[in-house]
Amino acid sequence: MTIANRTKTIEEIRADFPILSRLVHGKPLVYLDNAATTQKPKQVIDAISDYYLNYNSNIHRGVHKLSQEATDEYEKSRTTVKNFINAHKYQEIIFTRGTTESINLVANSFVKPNLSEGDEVLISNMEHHSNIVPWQLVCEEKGAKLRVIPINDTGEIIFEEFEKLLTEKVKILSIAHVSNSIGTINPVKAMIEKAHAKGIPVLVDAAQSIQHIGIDVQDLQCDFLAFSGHKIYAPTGIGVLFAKEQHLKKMPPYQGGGDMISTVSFEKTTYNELPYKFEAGTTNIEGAIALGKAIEYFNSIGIGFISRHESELLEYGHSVLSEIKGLRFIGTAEQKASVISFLLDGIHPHDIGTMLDVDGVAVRTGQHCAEPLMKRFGIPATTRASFSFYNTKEEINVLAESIRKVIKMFS
Ligand code: C6P
Repeated sequence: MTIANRTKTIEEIRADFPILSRLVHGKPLVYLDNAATTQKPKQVIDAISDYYLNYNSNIHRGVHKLSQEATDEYEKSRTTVKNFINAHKYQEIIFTRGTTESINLVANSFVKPNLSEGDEVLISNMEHHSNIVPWQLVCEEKGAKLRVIPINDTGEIIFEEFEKLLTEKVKILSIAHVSNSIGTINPVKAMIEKAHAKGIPVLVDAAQSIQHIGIDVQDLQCDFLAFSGHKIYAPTGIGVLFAKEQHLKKMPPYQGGGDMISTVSFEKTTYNELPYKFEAGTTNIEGAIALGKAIEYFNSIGIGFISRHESELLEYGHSVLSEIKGLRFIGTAEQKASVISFLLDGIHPHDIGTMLDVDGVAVRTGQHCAEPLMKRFGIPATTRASFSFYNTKEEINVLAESIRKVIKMFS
């Protein structure tokens, strides 16, 4: 079996994830729904227990020992995130509930105050609803327009069309780094360069890239980057917004409440310094701490191994599934993350998903919160298998076998 890195084999990595050894309908679980959420290693689960068993308390508020320990761990995690994406300063890292909240924060605090009638917000045809609806809401309120970069039949951005849409009317470009539905890796660095040449700020939705691609925000030069903890082996309900300090300084708070203030009177409130100005109320303390542990775990496996192994799985998955008669891939971009979306002739994806589940195989079926993308391909839904570094070629064989059974059953 493949050696994962110098210290861990695939078996040892899988043993870190207790859930991977459970049975589903009497069969070993084959978890291929990693784009929806990843499983958690025991190092992350233990960090959550440790918090509640040993130092549960509120942060930034208490002089007592427990509060200081919780504050230290929470802030340590912020530094871990900062180093992970190579941000300049910890002030640029804001803990949110996830990608969705991060995008809503930027839409409401950065874009909306400066948006006027006739202005435009630019997104692409492959966005998740979380990177469509927040923009629609602010555009509707301000009489601005949502413009959409078209994609070709393989699921890639049409770059010349993108360049044409970059006009002085555009107030922000907000773009997925990786498509959740079809896995396309967008050329975000080149897009950011083009946008910046016209003075347009850029938000990168990294919900589906943070767990597959090493991200360096100083190299990308993005203005904003949003991601969710649960896609990178941390719990749900915690996420990150990276924003350049120059923007955060000018942005009004997104929500009001405790911790985001400096002084409060009925006449006037002054706000806390960055990043606390954007973290109103008691935050997801254990989630933030666990996110730090998840990143430490991720780093211990190493992005080198992760991208090599996941590319191998992607290639293997494509080659094994392409041998199945009646199977059609949706999304065949040259640059792809480990996500495979497909259709089977005459069989609805929901039926496929239900039948695969009987064999213990977990995939996602439906529109993947990307209805406009499905419309672009003229299809109602797909079946999506998405791979993590803990998946194996043997599991892909189980998927292929199970798909063959589905076809046989329906023929
Ligand atoms: N995609 C999927 O199965 P939240 O829900 O805030 O953690 O993430 C939203 C989100 C935003 N952008 C992209 C590209 C995403 O993939 C997601 C979440 C999951 O594809 C759940 S719908």
